[in-house]
Amino acid sequence: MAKPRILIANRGEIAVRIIRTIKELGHTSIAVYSDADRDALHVEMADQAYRIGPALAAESYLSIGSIMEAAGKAKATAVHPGYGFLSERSHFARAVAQAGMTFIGPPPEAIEMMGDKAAARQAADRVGVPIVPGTTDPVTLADARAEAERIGLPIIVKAAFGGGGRGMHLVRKPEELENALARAAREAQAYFGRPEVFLERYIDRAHHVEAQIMADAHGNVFFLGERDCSVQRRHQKLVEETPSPVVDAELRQRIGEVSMALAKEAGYVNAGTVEGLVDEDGAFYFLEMNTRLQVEHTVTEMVTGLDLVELQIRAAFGEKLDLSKVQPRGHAIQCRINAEDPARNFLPGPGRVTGYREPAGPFVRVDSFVQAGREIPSDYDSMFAKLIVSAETRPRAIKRMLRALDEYRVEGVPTTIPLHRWILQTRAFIKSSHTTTWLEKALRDAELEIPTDGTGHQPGGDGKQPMPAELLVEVDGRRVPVRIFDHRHESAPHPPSRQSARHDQAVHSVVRAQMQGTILRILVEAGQEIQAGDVVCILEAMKMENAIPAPREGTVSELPIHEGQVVQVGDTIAVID
Ligand code: MV4
Repeated sequence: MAKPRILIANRGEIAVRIIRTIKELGHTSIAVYSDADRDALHVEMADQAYRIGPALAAESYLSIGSIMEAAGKAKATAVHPGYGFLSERSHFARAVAQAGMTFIGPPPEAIEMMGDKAAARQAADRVGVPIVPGTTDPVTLADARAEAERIGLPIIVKAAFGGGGRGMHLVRKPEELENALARAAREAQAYFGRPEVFLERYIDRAHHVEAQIMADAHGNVFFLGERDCSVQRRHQKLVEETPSPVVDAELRQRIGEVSMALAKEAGYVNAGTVEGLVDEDGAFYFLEMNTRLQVEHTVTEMVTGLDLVELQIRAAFGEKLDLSKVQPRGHAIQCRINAEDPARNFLPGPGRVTGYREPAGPFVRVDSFVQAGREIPSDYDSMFAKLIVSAETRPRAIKRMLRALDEYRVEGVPTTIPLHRWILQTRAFIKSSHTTTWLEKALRDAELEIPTDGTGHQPGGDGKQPMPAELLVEVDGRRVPVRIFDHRHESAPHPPSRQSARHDQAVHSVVRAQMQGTILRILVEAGQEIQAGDVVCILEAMKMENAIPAPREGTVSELPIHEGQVVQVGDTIAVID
């Protein structure tokens, strides 16, 4: 075979991560970049790089035409989609194959089957994967009531062609059903262009557990252990780990067996993830299958010693894989480091990173696209790094992560690091009693309890004081760090605090624009009753579509906006009473 030339149809830390493996394999790496990424690390690291368009993702990283044009010019022989962007678009997989190139991902038919969440449920059911009680087909308003009675409340309404938690609505009382269906269908249409929705029994207080699958083109499917991703906020995972602290050897074996059966049923090739819930009684329920490499694949790599990107490439090139002897060892945890301010309702804070030092040392890995002086563009996702550690046991991994977070220095942009430090010291996380809804509640909770790390150092602060500024002085030849507790010297982002949580709730009965942008779509009506988290409108800002959620439940009393309107920071979007 001629030396493969692999185009990476992605950016940021995952492009960097894929390029590293391509280099190790001795293949040629080809980067693509938008105008916002001309000076990005992935562009520098690749053997070659091609411009694919302006900063706007729709015209660059999401443009099949632009990327295929670059692939043609570069004489690419294969394309790796990374995650996000085009990674789960069957059209893209087909376009790559039609150009005579190898798509380093699953067959388009498998992407399509799993992209239809109702079809995925049916496939799971056929091969004995436990599914949540619900409807096998999309429901109409007419059948919904009878179906809901059969399933039993609470019920969750989901978009059949959705994903990532968008367009999901909870029904706790029978009279909420009709409204939830209408809202879910409207959001499904707005986001995914398809209005179909289906019903599932809502599983309360569960851990989000997912199985890593790797399949070759010869019918061999392997299970590489599960991950626990229960620490999330608005469907953005913040901390991931493997193994799951709530999965024992017996449950692990069952999850592995059913996940492999589903992958076989789908004719799956490549890395894939079977996502599910483990409820309080330790029962596993299938939710959906993600037909791509995931952000959190790294924790699986840390405990298995495997390079999943290498395996993806080898499987795509038709190699037989044998992973039957793989034995995961120890425990790994990942923190997703975002340029967001946890104290300002996770407001993204893109910009230039003026100072930067990554943690290092034994069993610490950082996948990042940031260096001192480099820019985090405002045009894309705010995740700029993943910090991963492994250790023999979970408690040791937690200690190691805290040590690594403590070493991490990022100046110039806000980060989620103080929040990670806080999460890893909560009793709930330490005891693994946290569920998928835990973090959001904990951030709101007046009873927030912020333990110290035993050194007297309170990384999260106590919610009453500003984060101190730090100075170094020499006193009689001895180096003395000095912390100044003074509002005038606030420098670091605030940790989440009771005050900020309460403050947000009070202020947010008026929903204001946090950034200048254009109202693309409005998803509620004046007078409508809405739930906390319902999407009020979609605001295009910084070239991204931002779903603006309702901060609390209530009635939309004012809605002084129209589609196409340009709003300024602070403008009222809606008032909720
Ligand atoms: C659920 C669920 C509970 N019961 N389905 C979220 C993303 C998508 N992959 C499926 N998700 C869920 N589906 C049933 N039947 C809980 C989640 C869920 C979740 C829901 C609300 C708020 C946060 C969540 C975090 C993880 C999973």
